[in-house]
Amino acid sequence: MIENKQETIVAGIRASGKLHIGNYLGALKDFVSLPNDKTKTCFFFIADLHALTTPFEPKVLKDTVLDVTATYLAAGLDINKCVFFPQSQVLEHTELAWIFNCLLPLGELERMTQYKDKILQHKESINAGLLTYPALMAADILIYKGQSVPVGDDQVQHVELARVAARKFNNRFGKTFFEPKTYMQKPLRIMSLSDPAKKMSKTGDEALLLDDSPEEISRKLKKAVTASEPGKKSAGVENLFLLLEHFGTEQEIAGFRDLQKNETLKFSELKETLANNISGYFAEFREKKKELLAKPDFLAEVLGDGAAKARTVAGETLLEVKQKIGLL
Ligand code: AQP
Repeated sequence: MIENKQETIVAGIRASGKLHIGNYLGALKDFVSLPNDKTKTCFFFIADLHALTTPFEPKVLKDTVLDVTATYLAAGLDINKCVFFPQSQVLEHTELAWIFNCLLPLGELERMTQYKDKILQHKESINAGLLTYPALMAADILIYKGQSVPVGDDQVQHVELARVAARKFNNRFGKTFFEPKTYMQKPLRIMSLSDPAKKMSKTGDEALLLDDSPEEISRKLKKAVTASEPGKKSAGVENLFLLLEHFGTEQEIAGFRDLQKNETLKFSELKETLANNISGYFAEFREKKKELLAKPDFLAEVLGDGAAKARTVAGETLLEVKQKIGLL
């Protein structure tokens, strides 16, 4: 039985690879903390259907779903305080997505910046799913009558489209959905270490992964693009400072900013501090995740139990939708 609280939160992460620091700071960290707020009912899922929009291998996809499951749990997601499940095991998502596909104007989908980026990135396989992804995302949120969506800055436009879907449906068929808003303390976008003009991404350049060993973290940070002179600001240096804001102490942040002002900042020292802090922050995570990955049956059971709970709510919404649009 899922309690009805004051606010419903819904979000997911694509099972398209191992999660990185951007996924953690932009989304997963909130997924872990939000269920502690007793006024919120939380639904968090693994977006395995969204993973089909970009090139994938069946065996790898299967392993990635388990890997992402272990990542959510090792990061501290409490499955007794939220509903946690794989998107593909709750069929109501795709049924509602089809209804939204028939409601959303094509032009709204075509102007999504992520669609425009992805069709350039995956020129060899531009499938229709890349275009209709936001209709499925609207369904992911609205099937639970979601009100608030914890996402990183890059997903804001998709949440706006979910608002459009809710508004259009409500106007045509009667008030059914809330118009969901993004849940974000501060817009956040962690950039790629090698190309700070692009966001850090699972499928892009080498990202800083939550699984990385201290040696890997240090190696990746050492290679991070900075600036030609110690006092110079650049996108790469600001990206390192952004990471320091999340993984450094106030003293460290102020200290490095002072050095930057005095033009005596040594990038190698900033990188070393970051590497030590990030590896320390995720030390317990790495251990827990290893233990969880050794128990694939347990992970599958967690997903199955979560899906059963999610279906009870999703089924009710779909019934209401079908009645309102004349399918029942
Ligand atoms: N660089 C980032 N900075 C802050 N937040 C980020 N997110 C992703 N990258 C950053 C947030 O992580 C959540 C899950 O994202 P997703 O995997 O569902 O989709 P995505 O945005 O397409 O993520 P990636 O890592 O870039 O994956 P690929 O390479 O597969 O496309 C979202 O809340 C997102 O905002």
